[in-house]
Amino acid sequence: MIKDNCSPYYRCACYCSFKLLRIRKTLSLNKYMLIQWYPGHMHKASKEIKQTLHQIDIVIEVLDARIPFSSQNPMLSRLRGDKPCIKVLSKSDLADPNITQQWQSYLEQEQGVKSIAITVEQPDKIRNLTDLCHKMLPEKSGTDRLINTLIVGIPNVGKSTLINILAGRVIAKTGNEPAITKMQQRIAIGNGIVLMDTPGVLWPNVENKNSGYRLATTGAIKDTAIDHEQIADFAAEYLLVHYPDLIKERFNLIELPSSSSVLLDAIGKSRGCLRSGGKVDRDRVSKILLAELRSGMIGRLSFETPVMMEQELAELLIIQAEKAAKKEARKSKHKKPT
Ligand SMILES: Nc1nc2c(ncn2[C@@H]2O[C@H](COP(=O)(O)OP(=O)(O)OP(=O)(O)O)[C@@H](O)[C@H]2O)c(=O)[nH]1
Ligand SMILES: [Mg+2]
Repeated sequence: MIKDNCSPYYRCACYCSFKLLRIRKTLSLNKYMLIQWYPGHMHKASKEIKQTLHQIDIVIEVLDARIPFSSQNPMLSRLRGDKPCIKVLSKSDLADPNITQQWQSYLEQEQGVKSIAITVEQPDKIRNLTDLCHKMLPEKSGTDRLINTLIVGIPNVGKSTLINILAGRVIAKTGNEPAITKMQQRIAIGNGIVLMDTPGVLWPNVENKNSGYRLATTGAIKDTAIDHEQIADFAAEYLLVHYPDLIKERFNLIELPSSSSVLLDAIGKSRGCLRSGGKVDRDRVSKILLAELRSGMIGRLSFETPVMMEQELAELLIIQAEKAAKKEARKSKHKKPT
């Protein structure tokens, strides 16, 4: 029962807790620890992006097609204002094609946003990006004024690879680990377009724990900053529910394991990851699962859908309201009576 004279925060938290009871049946947001990776160079790079934005005509935000929501920079959507934006879903060869389509429609609901799914396997589709820039900026197209674009995105998402394909030569350094690009680089690619390559940035506070785990699962967070066993456990749990057939096929399993732990043990045994005494080496098997998942050997996988993210956002709002209500309650407890 909510008291009539309670604070608005408390009222909101009570209402939200009621909703949360229903939502928690399908989610396990609190099982995992918060993952954070925000080294100094990312702070610097974020500041530079803010400073550069006013010179930019169009923002090209490169998202990982497997996690389009979790790889969106919340700071960027605030700073971008009403500048046109192309949300590029990269590495689409690794993502579930049906879910990628759902994401494209979902993202394009936002005003001024167009979305395109790309992969290095289809360089021609990547080159269409320049036409799209011209289409989205008709006032500049056909004039001798350059179109300035800013390429932003999380680490290791494929920004520099995309630039090299657009430029038709190797200009930007690439590599299969996060934080390869360290500085902004301005590149004129012809056809009236200038690209600004930027270092991959995350944000200081990944509020949704699942998003932190998805970023780590797909390889956006430096390996030395994550606990492989926890990430593999998260990934295994997700794959068992969403891609049971791919898991059975990849690891030659007759029956679907009953839990992530049983799955990791089964993979460990079949791949000979054993310690003395026959115990499975969880660190080794975790690294194998993540490497095979990231390289596409298990199959085309997506780790979030628009519906899933709407639910998680609702849960996050509830958690935030609960926190605010607790803070308010603490404050009023310490307030001296007047
Ligand atoms: N499977 C697949 N891999 C890709 C694709 N695009 C890029 N990659 C790989 O992803 C890795 C990272 O690519 P980069 O272009 O260096 O990524 P980045 O976003 O510039 O990374 P940082 O500079 O570290 O922020 C490289 O190993 C690329 O070969 C793609 O479409 N599909
Ligand atoms: Mg790069």
